[in-house]
Order: sequence, then structure tokens, then C-alpha cells
Amino acid sequence: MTKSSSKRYQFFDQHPEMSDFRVDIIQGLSAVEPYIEPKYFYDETGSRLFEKICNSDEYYPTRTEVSIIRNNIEDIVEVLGKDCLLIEPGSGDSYKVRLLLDALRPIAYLPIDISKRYLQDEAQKLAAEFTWLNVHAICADFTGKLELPYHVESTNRVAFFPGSTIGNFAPEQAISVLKEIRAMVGEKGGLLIGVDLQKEASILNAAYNDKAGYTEKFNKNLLLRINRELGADFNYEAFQHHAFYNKKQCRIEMHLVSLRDQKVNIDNKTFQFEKNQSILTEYSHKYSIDGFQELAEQAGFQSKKTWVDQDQLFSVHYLVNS
Ligand code: AVJ
Repeated sequence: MTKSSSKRYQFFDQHPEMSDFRVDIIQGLSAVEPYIEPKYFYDETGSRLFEKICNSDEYYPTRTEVSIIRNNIEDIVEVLGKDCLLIEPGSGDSYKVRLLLDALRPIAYLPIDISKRYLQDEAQKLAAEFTWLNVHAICADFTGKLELPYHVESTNRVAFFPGSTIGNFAPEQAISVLKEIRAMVGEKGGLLIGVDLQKEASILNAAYNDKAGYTEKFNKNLLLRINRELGADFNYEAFQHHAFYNKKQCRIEMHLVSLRDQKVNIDNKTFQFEKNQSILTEYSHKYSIDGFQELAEQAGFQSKKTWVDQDQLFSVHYLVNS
């Protein structure tokens, strides 16, 4: 007999501290090198645009990661082990985990997300869709302390962190995020993580400058969001999307470049931008397989197995406690 989805679904609210959008934006724009944190891309419009980016011809990471998981599912399941507790920090719409569930058959799936309503909706949908699955949703900020809502000892804990989200963090910060995940999965646990690889600059530049203009809209949507939510007066036309591969630092950088000398007001504050001055909006670090494994080692992980696609565009790693 299968239990109804309401019996298999639980919700735990860890009451994440809401960072203040206004405070963060004013702080970022006041810096000598102005920036906006990439987590602010994902309002409703931004999330919709991100989906479009993922489906664009030029943005290879999503489809490549999906195909790596599909093509290696049996091997992945064997390495992760049956009967695990599957935990996903920053689960969003739980799209990619669907690729694992039927083959992995975890004891429970624990999505962790900061956005409460969205998390509840998506987690409940998943419990209805997979009629055998226990879903224990946790509302929390995964960039802070990661704590499971209940004590688990004997069960094998596996974290899932796809999409090369780790690339958004500078290496030092990435190490502390990995350490946090390592502490959460414990001694016998592991981490299945997607990591975008270094490659020819032309492929990378195209992926962040899609012809349909979704990435440009995604980047510039920050200005619309700030105007709408904070009553600012950014001139949408006076900033330009600029994304490029920084070869030396091995990262894509996204910026909003001021096309002229101009002033922007938020509250009673005025921000001056000179022509060609830019606001940094995102880093997306790219790794070599060895380079990522070294980073993981610095966080106390050891690489158990790595899967890549034929063209070596993207990688999926299983890391265990060393
Ligand atoms: C979701 C952070 C992995 O860095 O490629 C896509 C976000 N930004 N296009 C990435 C993104 C511009 C994406 N991550």
C-alpha cells in the first residue's frame, strides 16, 4: 500500500534570517568596485529568464549535466548506495533530482531552500508525483549553518548540489560551502556535485551571451527589480550587459556597464556612475577536473568518482569524507 502524499510530506521551518535587499544593494553599490550579489537575480521574472537561458542553444551546462546523469545513472546509484537520505541544498524546483529518484530510491528526500512558499509547493508536488517518496522539506539558507531537522545516525547521507552553483563562489568561499555540506552529511556521507569545466573561451562567451538575449535580460532585470522594490530610478537603457571569460581567473564575469556619466537615486542616497564604469553581478568559476578535486580536498572531501560528457564540457563528482 502506498501512503497518501500528505503522510509522506513534512515541513520544517528553520526560519532563515532574511537578508535585507535594500541594505545589501546600497552596500554593494557604495563599494569602490560596485557589485550586486547574484542571489538577487532570482525574483519571479529572473527565475523565468533563467529557465529560458537553460533551454537556449548556447547554454550547454544544463543539458550536458542532465545527459551525464542519465547516461551514468546505474553507476551513480551504485556509488551512492541504496537507502540513503538524499539532501539538496538550494533545491529550487527539484527538477534535476527527478533524474535520480526512481533509480536511487532514497529513504527520504530533504530539499533545502530559502524561499518558503516555493519550497512547500515544489516539495508537495514531488511527493504527489513519486507515490512512494518521503519528502522532508527544510526552509533554511544553505549558505549559513546547515542542520538537519532530526537526528540520523546509521543512515547514509548524500547531498546533491547540481548546476555548478558552486562556481558562483570565489574559491575560498566555495571551500567553506563544501565544508558546511561535509559536516552535514557526516563521516560516512557523500556529495554528488555538478561542476562546469574550463574550455575554449568562445564556447563560454557564447553561453553567457545567447543570441536570443535571455542572459542580457536576466542581468538587466536586476535594475528593474531594484527600481520596483526599492523605488530606485535606474535608467534601464543606460546600462549594458557585459559578460566575458576572464582567462587568468578562470571565471565568467557578468557586469552591467554604465553607458554614460549618470546618477542613480535610492532612498536619499545618490550613486554616481562614470561612463564605462561597471557593476559586477556574477562570477561563474570554471574548473579543471584536477583543480576541482584539489578544492574539494581542501574542504576535507576525497573524490570517489567523476563522470564527464564526451566533449568534456561538464563534470559530475561524487565526493566522500576523507
Ligand atoms: C546557476 C550560477 C550556475 O553561473 O552559469 C547562467 C547562472 N548566469 N547564465 C551560471 C547563470 C548567467 C549559472 N548558475
